[in-house]
Amino acid sequence: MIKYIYGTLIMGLVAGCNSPGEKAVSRTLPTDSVMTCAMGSMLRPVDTLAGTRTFTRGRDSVKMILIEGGSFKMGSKDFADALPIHEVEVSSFYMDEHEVTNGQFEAFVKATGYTTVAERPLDPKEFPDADPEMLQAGSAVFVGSEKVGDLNNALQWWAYVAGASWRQPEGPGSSIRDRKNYPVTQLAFQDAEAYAKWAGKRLPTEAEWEYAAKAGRPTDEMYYWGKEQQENGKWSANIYQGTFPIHNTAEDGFEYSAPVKSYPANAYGLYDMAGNVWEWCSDFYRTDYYATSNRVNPKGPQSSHDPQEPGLVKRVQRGGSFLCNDAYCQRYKAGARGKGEVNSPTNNVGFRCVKDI
Ligand SMILES: [Ca+2]
Ligand SMILES: [Ca+2]
Repeated sequence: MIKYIYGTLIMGLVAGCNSPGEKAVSRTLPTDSVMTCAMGSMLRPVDTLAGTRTFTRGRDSVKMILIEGGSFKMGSKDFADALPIHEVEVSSFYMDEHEVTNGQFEAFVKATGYTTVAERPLDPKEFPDADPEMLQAGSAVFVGSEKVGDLNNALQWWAYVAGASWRQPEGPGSSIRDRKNYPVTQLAFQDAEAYAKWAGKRLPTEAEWEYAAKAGRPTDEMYYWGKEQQENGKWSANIYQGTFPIHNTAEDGFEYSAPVKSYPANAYGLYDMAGNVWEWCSDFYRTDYYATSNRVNPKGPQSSHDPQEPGLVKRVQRGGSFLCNDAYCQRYKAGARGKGEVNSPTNNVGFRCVKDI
């Protein structure tokens, strides 16, 4: 019901990504007790928290890592909507070690017959004034641009493509056939929720997501992996190099999304928390939420409000994507927030799930 005004929505998805850099956040060092027991291949199903295993699984095939609860400094001085930096405490939970993949989402669809929002055509009776082209099932695809124009005008590099969906993320002619271990994309918020419910899981709260992404690292670091964008000349996440949006040099190895686990895991054993694809969280998005949020297990405000597009319902997205770089979108940095209109899928947004202990 939203897609015919997709232009506005796409602006909402990406607007606000430009943000001047400031000094890094000063944070305290939270517990790192999970570090020693959750390092990828070192994982063992040993008891740590009164019978709690260090990993588990849901109905799908992804390994879920135990994220031992604790306190941390949530937020970032670099982004107005991530202020004030505030102390937050989260309970222990399990988190998917990587973004949900095309192969995993395919198994869900085969088991349930689920049809995603992008695959559902719109009813012309509901939108008598809309261009019929815009009523076809489809979604937004990054198409780049031949020139650098106003970086606030996202319509230059996004296009509504009829037929684009998780099955063919770039539209007709594209396929996931050889991309089963790539993150699934082109999902609306309700699609991600439906998958999570089927898998016996749920979407993470924004606080859980950030706590897991920061992974107990020193809190004066700009990036989830450290102080420097590159460490020893290597990229630690799949973002965008070159001149956005006309030329992606793909120095990090990937022009678009990468197979999950292509980059090193963080200290908790989680992959691609920064970059690759954005990840839906369960919270409504409000720019001013941090001023009033609960200290213990905050679950977001009761409704959304984005002053840039006040009429739209938005949920939080986290971590940035393969389209983030410092000239355009810095929101892959530690503590940064993102947001998306709930019915506007794109090919750079996916998700991962969590599960209560
Ligand atoms: Ca890249
Ligand atoms: Ca990600």
